[in-house]
Amino acid sequence: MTITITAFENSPDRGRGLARDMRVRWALEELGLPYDVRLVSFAALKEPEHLAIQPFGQIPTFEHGELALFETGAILLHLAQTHKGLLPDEPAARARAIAWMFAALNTIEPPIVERGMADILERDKPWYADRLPMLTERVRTRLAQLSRALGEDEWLAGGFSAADIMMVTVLRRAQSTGLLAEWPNLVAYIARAEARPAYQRAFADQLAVFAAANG
Ligand code: GTB
Repeated sequence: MTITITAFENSPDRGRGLARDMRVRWALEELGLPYDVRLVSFAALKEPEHLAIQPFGQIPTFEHGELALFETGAILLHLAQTHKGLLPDEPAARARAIAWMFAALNTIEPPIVERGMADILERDKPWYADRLPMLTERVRTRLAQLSRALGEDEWLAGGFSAADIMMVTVLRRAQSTGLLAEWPNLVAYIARAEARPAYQRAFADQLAVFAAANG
C-alpha cells in the first residue's frame, strides 16, 4: 500500500513550493516514506470524487489503504504519530511540539494569508490602501513574537520536528512581503530548514510538476 497525496496539476505559485502539498511532501521525505502524487485540476477539485475526500475541494489530501485524510495539520500529526522522527518521544516535549504545530496553523498563518489575499484580490479596491497597513501590522506583531520565542534556538521544540515543517512552510508565504528581514533569526531559521535534504527533495519534486506542465 503506497501513500498517495494530491497536488495541483499546475500550481499558481509557479513552482515556488508555496502550495500546501509542500508540507506533506516534506514530512514524507523526512520520514523516508515513498509516495505517489495524484495531480488534480482546479475543476476536478470540485468534483464529487475529490469532495468525498476533501469536503472543501482543496489540495492536499492523503490516502493510505482505507484511510483518507484532509487538512495538512491532521496529515502531519497522523504521520508524526505513526512514525518515529517528527515529534519528540517524551510526552511533555511531544505536547509542546504539537502546540507549535497549532500555533503555526492558528496563530501565524491566518494574518500572513489574510495579507497575501488582500494583495492578490483587493489591490484595485478603494479600501486597499487603508487596510494594508493594518494587515501588515498584524503580521509584524506575530513575527516579532515568534522571533522572540525562537531566540537563538535552532528549532521550535527541541530537535527538528513537524512543528518546524509547519512553521517554515507558513513563513515562506510571507517571504514576498520583505517583512521577514526585520528578524534575522527567522531568516536563518527558514534557511536552515530549506537546507535539509528532505526539504530539497520535496521542493524539487513539486517544481518538476510545474516544469512538466509548463514546458
Ligand atoms: N486548511 C487546509 C489545509 O491545511 O490542508 C487548506 C488547504 C488549501 O488552502 N489548499 C489550497 C487549495 O486547494 C492550495 S494551498 N485551493 C484551491 C481552492 O480552494 O479551490 C494554498 C495556496 C494556493 C496558491 C498559492 N500560491 O499560488 O502561491 C499558495 C498557497
